[in-house]
Amino acid sequence: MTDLDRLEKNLLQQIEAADSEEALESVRVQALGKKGQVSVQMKSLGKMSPEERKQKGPLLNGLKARIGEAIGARKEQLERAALEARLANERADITLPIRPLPKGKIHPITQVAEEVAVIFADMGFEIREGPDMEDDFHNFTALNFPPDHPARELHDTFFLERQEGADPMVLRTHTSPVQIRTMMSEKPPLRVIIPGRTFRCDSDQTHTPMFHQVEGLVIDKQTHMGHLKGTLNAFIEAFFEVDGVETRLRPHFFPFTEPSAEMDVRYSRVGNELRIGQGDSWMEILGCGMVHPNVLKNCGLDPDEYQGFAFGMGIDRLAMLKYGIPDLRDMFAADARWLEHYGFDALDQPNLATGLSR
Ligand code: 2NL
Repeated sequence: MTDLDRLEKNLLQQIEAADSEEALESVRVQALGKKGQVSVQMKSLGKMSPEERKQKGPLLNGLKARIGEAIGARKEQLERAALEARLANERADITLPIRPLPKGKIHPITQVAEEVAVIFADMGFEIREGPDMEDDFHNFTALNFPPDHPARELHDTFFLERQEGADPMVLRTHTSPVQIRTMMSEKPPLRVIIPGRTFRCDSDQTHTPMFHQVEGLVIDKQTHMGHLKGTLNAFIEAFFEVDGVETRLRPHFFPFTEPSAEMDVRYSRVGNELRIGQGDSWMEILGCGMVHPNVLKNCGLDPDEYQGFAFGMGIDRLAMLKYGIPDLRDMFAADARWLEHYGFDALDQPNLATGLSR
């Protein structure tokens, strides 16, 4: 083995043994730097006889090239290892919060109430809530139901047992009393929706004694029927996720609105499927109208200064329509298999950016 062979073997061992980029750099300086072992050999070529130089020159050039290559390869190895160590070190486990996966399901009524809230929030509405038990004033009188008027009986009211010296109480027959409370305690302009449980003494295929409503209220100085129709059209398009939905307002009667109307939406039935938006049939979807001047007065608002619109709809029926649920009473049967089938995943929160439902 020549001296050069020994030098090469020794340098290659050092390169292999360098365990950091700094250690490798010091091996490189020691071999190829100005005063490095290979460089010193190269310089000695100048003092050699032409014959000796012809023989040693290619050997030395070969050595220099192989050492350079070995250093380059080791450098790449060390860089990759450093990057991998950093990636492993800085890794964030973003799956952490959903282990173990939630097992429960979101009830379709909760899902739809949330969808409705998201759509109206996008139009600038806020949510208000109120008590399930109400007095006669908030549930009926303030809403322009005359005393002993048959409309009160139409509501099949649940009356609570009378308490000594207290106002007679009922289970609210609609969410409207929350609007009364809002108008009495806040200053217009108002844009609110009120989702919640409501109660009527009625039970058959299409009625349960407890059901869910969402009502809306807008009060300002110039609010008119055009705003009402535009707002409700925008809601229906967003909720059913179809463009160009055709609706009509059909005259109706409610004691608390004047004029009053029901809104119908065009639809067709294709086999077992309902197509909302277009078609030859009309389906009633909600009730609405301009808030009656008496209701404004009952809440301390001057009807010559303020006006507005209100609407109400059944959440349970909206859920059945949108998600093809055939029987209302299954909604409240607390059957785990039904909920597994019709329910929604807890992490799929409705929002307008990625879609209301999956
Ligand atoms: C329906 C109809 C409606 C209202 C609710 C309302 C509330 C106040 C004043 C005026 Cl405080 N109106 N609410 C108005 C029109 C219709 O509901 O069919 N609901 C399921």
